[in-house]
Amino acid sequence: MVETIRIEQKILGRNDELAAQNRSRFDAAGVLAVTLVGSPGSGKTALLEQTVQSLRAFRAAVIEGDIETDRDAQRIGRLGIPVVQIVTNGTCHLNAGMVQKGLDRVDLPNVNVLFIENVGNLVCPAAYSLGEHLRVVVASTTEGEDKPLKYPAMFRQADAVVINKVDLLPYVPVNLAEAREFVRRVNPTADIFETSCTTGAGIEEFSRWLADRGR
Ligand SMILES: Nc1nc2c(ncn2[C@@H]2O[C@H](COP(=O)(O)OP(=O)(O)OP(=O)(O)O)[C@@H](O)[C@H]2O)c(=O)[nH]1
Ligand SMILES: [Mg+2]
Repeated sequence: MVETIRIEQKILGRNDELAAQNRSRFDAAGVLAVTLVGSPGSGKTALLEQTVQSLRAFRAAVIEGDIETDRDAQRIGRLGIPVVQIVTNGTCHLNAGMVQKGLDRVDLPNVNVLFIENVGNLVCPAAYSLGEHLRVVVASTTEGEDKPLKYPAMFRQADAVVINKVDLLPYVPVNLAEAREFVRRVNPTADIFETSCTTGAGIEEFSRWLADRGR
């Protein structure tokens, strides 16, 4: 048991070193790096599709992380945005080393904002810094209001929490005020957005928040 803890610390220590290297590369190139995390299907790729179109004035690039398939990269690529797909082959999160390999295929000097979509998972990605400047948790109305309380590590690290799929509110028994209150309870400072990627509601506000933090 003690041995296991020691090994984990070693792995995470090495990850932090690589994350610091990634951060140096972002800063040297003047790139704002933004990670999107959240449950499978919460709408991370949908939010990216909307956001990169809303931020046309910015030169965006995307790194996609998935356990299998390049389906998300294909969706982003169809918008004419440079995209790299990382397939983790079963690993439930990206780590800084994977992102470092992906970065070798990104033209950083010609990018203002780099989005990194992590593997859909509300647990594992919380432990691995990728060197990003901002972390955005994408939650959705269909997940229920209690996820910040049940998966606090992920929400605690967030700079912003996006509550997506608000177009489904008439059909889903979820209390949005309570959802916001539960986010606040674990993270009093995160900015909270309510979006619908099908109607476009809230996309402008979220894009403006990102633009204000751009380099
Ligand atoms: N009604 C509704 N559906 C949405 C919204 N956003 C995304 N969806 C749908 O939800 C499903 C999942 O969306 P994705 O963007 O693939 O979700 P994801 O978080 O990227 O999923 P993974 O990458 O597999 O973790 C798709 O069928 C989307 O069309 C929304 O705001 N409203
Ligand atoms: Mg996705």
